[in-house]
Amino acid sequence: AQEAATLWGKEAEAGKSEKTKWFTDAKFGLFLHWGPYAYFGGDIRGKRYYGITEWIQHRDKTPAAEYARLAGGFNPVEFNAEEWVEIAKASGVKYIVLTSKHHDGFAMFDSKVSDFDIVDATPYKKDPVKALAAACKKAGIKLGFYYSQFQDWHEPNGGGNSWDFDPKKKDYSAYYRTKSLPQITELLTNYGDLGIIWFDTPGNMSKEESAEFLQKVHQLQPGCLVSSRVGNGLGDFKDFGDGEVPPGVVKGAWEAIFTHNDSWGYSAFDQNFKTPKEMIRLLAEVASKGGNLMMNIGPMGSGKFPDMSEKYFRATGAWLKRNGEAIYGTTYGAIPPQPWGVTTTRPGKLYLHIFEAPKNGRLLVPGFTATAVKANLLALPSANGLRFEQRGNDMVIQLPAHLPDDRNTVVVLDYKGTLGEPAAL
Ligand code: H79
Repeated sequence: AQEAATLWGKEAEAGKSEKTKWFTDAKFGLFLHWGPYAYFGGDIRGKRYYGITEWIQHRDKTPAAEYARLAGGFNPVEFNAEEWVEIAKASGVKYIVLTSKHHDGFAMFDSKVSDFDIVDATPYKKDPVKALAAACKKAGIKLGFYYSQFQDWHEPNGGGNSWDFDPKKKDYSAYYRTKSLPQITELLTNYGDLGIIWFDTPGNMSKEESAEFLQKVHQLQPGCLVSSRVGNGLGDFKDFGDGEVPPGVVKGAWEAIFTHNDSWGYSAFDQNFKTPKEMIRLLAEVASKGGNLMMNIGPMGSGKFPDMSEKYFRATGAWLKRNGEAIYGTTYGAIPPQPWGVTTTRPGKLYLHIFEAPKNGRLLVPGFTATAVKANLLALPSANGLRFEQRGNDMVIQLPAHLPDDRNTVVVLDYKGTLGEPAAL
């Protein structure tokens, strides 16, 4: 198939192709893992499981019928799509990816393909995906759907009760013809324009099966991007491993995905949230390597975000309000990581993300091959700017005695000429 040859790296062409431009410019996304596992919150049948709570059925070996019965208690009456999107906006994310169906096989949308969905199998009876799509459209934020296309613990042919499951009895092709592909069609037909279909864990899908998913998405919505976890080297952008940042600059369209605490799905006993300082620095580090950070929130069974997630995301958004120019629409840093922090670039501007100010206040930027025009604090510019001095390819900037933000103070350096291309992985 012709279209199946659209490998992410080639198509993205330094991350600036027309189709992926919104994505490579976005830099910060919000991943949402939400399903019946949020209602369990890491606690099922009287047993507690720390971390990866969306895997609770598998870890607890809960039989599918029993899981379905318990899932019938899921009733997120406090869910408010507009509230979620308001928090997302205030956090500075440019796209949201919601789990439309995770490995437990439960559809968070009104599906005609399977009754194991929020409308038919819970007292909630409404379609939260519909509400979220409407709120995102209104707010001008891109929406994507996570969809587990290979594992489905509710269906024997999707893996079923995999702890005692005989893979030889699994007929994946029957599963994807009768559930995965039809549900993908529903998602791409009933919820307006989508930014992303985020496939996950392709297992041992064949190249033809991966290609069929990719083609189905592109056929129904040509502008919708597909994650590389559709399998077999296909997809419109690349995802690294869960919680993984590549060791250096990577060209093309890509994303690093992180949990906010130690779980994707909501956990009632995990308060190990990344602080705004950690989030802001991680975002800068990923941008300095040329990628997006998609960070997760696990909304609660009630439909609300955990307080700490909301608070820390909003704080990150407040930083972005003042420093977003150094993140959105930038490319990887022309200068490699330094003892003081990392850099991002756009034509004529080099952004210096300072995590640790040098003791003597003299910020060294080695390998600076362009001609500096002016230097200033991005969030708190002064009329005269900062003093700088260029000796050959060493640029030294005199910083103020106290930097205004000990999490990440950005200095913007305007320049003429060209900076070298960093080595890419
Ligand atoms: O949706 C999130 C994860 O649930 C999903 N990808 C992200 C985005 C994912 N699917 N598979 N994995 C992650 C790998 C998971 C492996 C493990 Fe386990 C699950 C390790 C511990 C629990 C299963 C049970 C394998 C070992 C024990």
